[in-house]
Amino acid sequence: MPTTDKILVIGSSGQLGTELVQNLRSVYGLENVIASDIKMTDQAKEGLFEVVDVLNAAGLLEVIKKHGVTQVYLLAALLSATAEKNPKFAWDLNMNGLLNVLDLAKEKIIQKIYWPSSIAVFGPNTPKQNTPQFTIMEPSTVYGISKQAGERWCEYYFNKYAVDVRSLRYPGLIGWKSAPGGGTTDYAVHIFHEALKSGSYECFLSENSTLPMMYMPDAIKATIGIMQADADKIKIRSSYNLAGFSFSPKEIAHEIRNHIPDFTITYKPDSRQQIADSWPQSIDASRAGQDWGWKPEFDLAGMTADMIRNLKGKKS
Ligand code: AKB
Repeated sequence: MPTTDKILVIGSSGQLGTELVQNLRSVYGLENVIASDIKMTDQAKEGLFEVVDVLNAAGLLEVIKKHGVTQVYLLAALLSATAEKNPKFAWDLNMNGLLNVLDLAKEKIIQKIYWPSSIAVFGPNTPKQNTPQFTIMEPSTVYGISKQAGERWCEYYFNKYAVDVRSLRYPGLIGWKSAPGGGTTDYAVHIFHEALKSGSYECFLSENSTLPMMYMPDAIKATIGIMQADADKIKIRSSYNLAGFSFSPKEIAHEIRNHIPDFTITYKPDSRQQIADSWPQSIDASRAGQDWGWKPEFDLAGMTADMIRNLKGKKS
């Protein structure tokens, strides 16, 4: 079906961006999806690409006008662990980047925005099991604080300026095509690479640190799904709880052993343990299901089997 949408993905070479761009290009066509990042990447060989610094509002506007962009997926951000190392820059990037893009929609230069939030909006006082959509938040990381403030800005721009902004609170994302960077949930990707490479993994979280996670195909389906849903179905304009499945390092190691029986895991918790301890263990995503039909496909066993099959194929 021909489309009038022109999509700019900002921060396209990260873990989510890499796969999202591939999927958006197959849905909307190569000529309608512009990948962009702070520096040139190999994505430039596969389709349209621009170097964009989201903090440079004038430069961003130039690219938007050049391509007649109608929708922006804003993925550029520092994640939880990296943000703790550079809190002021994390705040600047995560917040002012968002405001620059929201302002473009306020001025009606673009029509629609996707902006990711995270389970990091929740904090140590949040109920940990089946965390409700609306509950105590009080995040204790700079990343979580920036995501919570970002959610407030999104809702504010929707209410005040009718900006069509849509958002999901991602759990940890697991995929085989691209590497994660700077997150607390990254171990759940590293563990597969190490299991296949050396048969063992030293985990930076303790064995019973249960966290909500999601396999990348489900994350992509949810992201494109919320953006394609009719506007009147999007009842929450801060951000939707999103859930796949939850597990601890011990549980995923057990699952990996169903495929690699000799796999061993050891535990050496570092500063990321404190971040993990402040987050929920499972998420109630029922509002996403009710409002715009969200339903995950993968569970821990299905994800593990698919990861191992694909990573083995990638190596050979
Ligand atoms: C992180 O660990 O920082 C991210 C997230 C849960 O938002 N993966």
